[in-house]
Amino acid sequence: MPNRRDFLKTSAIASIGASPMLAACGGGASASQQQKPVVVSTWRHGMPANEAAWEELTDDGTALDAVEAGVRVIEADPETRTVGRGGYPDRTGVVTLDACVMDERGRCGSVGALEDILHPTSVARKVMEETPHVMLVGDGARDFAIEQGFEETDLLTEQSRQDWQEWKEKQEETPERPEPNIEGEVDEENHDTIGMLALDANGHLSGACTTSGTQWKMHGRVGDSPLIGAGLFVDDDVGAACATGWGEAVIRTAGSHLAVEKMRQGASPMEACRAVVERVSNLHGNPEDVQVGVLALNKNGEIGAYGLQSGFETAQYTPEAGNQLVEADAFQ
Ligand code: SD4
Repeated sequence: MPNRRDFLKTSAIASIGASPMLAACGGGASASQQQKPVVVSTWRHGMPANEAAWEELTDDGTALDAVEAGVRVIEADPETRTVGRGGYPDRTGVVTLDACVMDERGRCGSVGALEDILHPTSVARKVMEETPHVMLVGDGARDFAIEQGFEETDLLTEQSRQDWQEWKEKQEETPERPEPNIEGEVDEENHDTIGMLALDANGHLSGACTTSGTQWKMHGRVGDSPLIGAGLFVDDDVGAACATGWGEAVIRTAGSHLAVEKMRQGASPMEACRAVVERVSNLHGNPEDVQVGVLALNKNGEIGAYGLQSGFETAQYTPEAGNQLVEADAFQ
């Protein structure tokens, strides 16, 4: 098991896809140039997801189609323990999923504490497209999904069931009462949500964010990931942002909305992400066991990523070179 420091050195990765033409021009777009299409996503889960999104983007897909296609890859992967099927259950042994989408018209859809459905992001998109609401939770979200033709799926894999069983047995021997609003143990296996942002060939932005939430959370807990403005925010005039890590801290700072508003005021994506991390740090004083990572993409196709702890990294994806890790800035 890696220690927290080592883990943080390798945990926060954003994957970036840039157009081959601009990469050939030397990379990086000035404020007047628009680099597109672009797809960025958090952490290492972004790597296969980016490829699926990139295919959509280069096949005339919209940014919304791209982010949905991208994160679905991770939702379906039972080896990813923090998103979709195979995700860690809550303390009652039930896997509950949170997800949202937001598009270039400011339309958004979201599901919280959704059980038994493999692709919460697609359900969130249906909430956006088929209902007058933004968010459905719990049984209501599941009933809606089934009504929309989603099949019921057992999200608890044998591995997750065994891990939960072990955790429960330990709890019976030495019960641990988590401190209010403090994230449970975070390690390589318990991190992290995938947030994905895309700018399509028409210059429009969309985003998606999906997670099984924090390991052994209370039943009914909903994190930042499905909350528009916290886990994700998109404004087609300005940019888009998403967040990962300790959801309660992201909610308290309306992290993604804050990042987009900073960009509106003229901040670069990196400066905008840093502003969110500073806000979290001001509230919590950088405790070792708190991690928050913010990723932003502006209208020009420029990206920025910033972590609370040192070692926050990004990965660059280009069709020629695939995904490549790139060191990003961090607060400490
Ligand atoms: C949550 N932000 O539910 C998500 C999960 C995560 O590290 O990213 N955990 O709080």
